[in-house]
Amino acid sequence: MLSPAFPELQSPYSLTPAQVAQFRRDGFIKLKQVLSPALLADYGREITNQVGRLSRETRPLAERTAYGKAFLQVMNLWTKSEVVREFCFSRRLARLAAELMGVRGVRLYHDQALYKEPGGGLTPMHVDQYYWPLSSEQTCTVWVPLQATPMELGPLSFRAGSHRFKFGRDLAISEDSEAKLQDAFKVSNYALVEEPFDLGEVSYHYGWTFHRAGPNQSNAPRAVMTVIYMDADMRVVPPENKHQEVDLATWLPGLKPGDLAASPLNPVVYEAGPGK
Ligand SMILES: O=C(O)CCC(=O)C(=O)O
Repeated sequence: MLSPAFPELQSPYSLTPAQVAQFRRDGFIKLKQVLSPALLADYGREITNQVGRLSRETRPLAERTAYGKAFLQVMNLWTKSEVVREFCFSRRLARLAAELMGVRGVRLYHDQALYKEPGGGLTPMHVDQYYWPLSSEQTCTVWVPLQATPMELGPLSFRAGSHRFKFGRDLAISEDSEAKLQDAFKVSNYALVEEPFDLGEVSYHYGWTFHRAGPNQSNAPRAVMTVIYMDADMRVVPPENKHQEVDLATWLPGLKPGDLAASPLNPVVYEAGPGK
């Protein structure tokens, strides 16, 4: 049942050709006023409840790895809550993903809530597609902060144009990826774009775009919901590392290399067509 209270969740958000070109040049884009404060408050309440219910993290921050300090991570909330499902199946968000990438339709890869706790550490620089056994680069994530996100909360930042940078694509999220990539980017031309997010602003980044986030230096959590999209025609490829083996079993259950990436967990959430 789609919520009639927020038609904006389904209606199109107009992109200009210049914005599409910018996304393909920079590998990311930030878009303002995509979702209203009222919608974010409503859905955010349910997402936060689910994170509280489902997060299995009990260790104090000091006892965690860099990855563990970066955020509480709860995945595929859409399968746990009808309300979150409505959010993750947003045609507005999915259509933006398809139009930015220039594909006919998109499927869900998975969703994840990323809550950076007060005092939580930085998110080390990394690329997402290192983790995914997928056949093309037509993947992207929408990063939706559930509150305004000033610098002290740790907004997502990007290396502009770095989806074409080949170094560091084999690095897992860790202190090592942060250190090696800091060095690599000192001698490259990929500018760091590190800015606050207004309430209602979201970003899209390709699976191969390098990104990070600063620590949460405030007393409040940095609540973020994300949805990962892939081209509706995406195929599974043989896993190249142990993370991809886990991802194949977890997010593409029952599929094998060569298959269309279309398990029951990967519904088409937007498809262009007459009247769509
Ligand atoms: O929210 C964060 O700190 C990191 C997010 C991220 O890496 C992603 O959504 O791909």
